[in-house]
Amino acid sequence: MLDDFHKGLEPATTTQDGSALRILIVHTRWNTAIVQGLVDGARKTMIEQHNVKPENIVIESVPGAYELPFAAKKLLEVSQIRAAEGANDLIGNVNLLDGLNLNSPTTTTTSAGAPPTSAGTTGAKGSRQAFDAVICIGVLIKGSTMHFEYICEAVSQGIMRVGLDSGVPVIFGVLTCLNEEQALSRAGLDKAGKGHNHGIDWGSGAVEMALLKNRTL
Ligand code: DLZ
Repeated sequence: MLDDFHKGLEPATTTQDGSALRILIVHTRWNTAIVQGLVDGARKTMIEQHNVKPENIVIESVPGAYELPFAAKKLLEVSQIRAAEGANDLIGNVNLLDGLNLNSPTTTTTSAGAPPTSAGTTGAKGSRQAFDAVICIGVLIKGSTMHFEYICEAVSQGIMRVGLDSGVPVIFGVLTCLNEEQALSRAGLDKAGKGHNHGIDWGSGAVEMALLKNRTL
């Protein structure tokens, strides 16, 4: 019985082909060493296990976890407008700071682009494809005040809201830890090497949910 027990994400039973997907990762610049490991894990998994093209993964950063929902919403809206305009660079001059320097050169700013006028839609005739999923990545570590509780609550609710309101899956890649050791272990960076990098699960989850979003009747 215990032999069958799988802690964490059970892999999907069918192939999850992400070769046609475009994914946005937004990460924080708090606790960057841990965040870096999580972003790397998500990115590598999407590329190596799900065939997502490196140039179709855009990575942007925000100051802290509290800013993740706003940035995800803004960049999703911009990507939908720019895709409807036929632009290849989905975020244009709205590029945020790329703190971890993981973006492929083809995903950096290439043109000023028109200012957004309305929320675009994907799939319009002649349009390109906007982001199919977003992964919000951050690490919250509890301090001695109530700040942690407020931010955790706001971020989890905010990320859920962006996903439901936009119709584009937004993965909750935020570790909410009581101390740094817990965070290191959940990024696979603990000294004992017994941890698990949750970024791997978030990468697979993003592909699976993006394919679900794109599924037709
Ligand atoms: C203020 C704050 C604190 C105390 N801790 C963290 C943290 O552990 N992880 C994180 O991503 N951000 C933290 N922040 C910053 C907030 O998320 C936010 O950036 C600021 O409150 C400004 O809105």
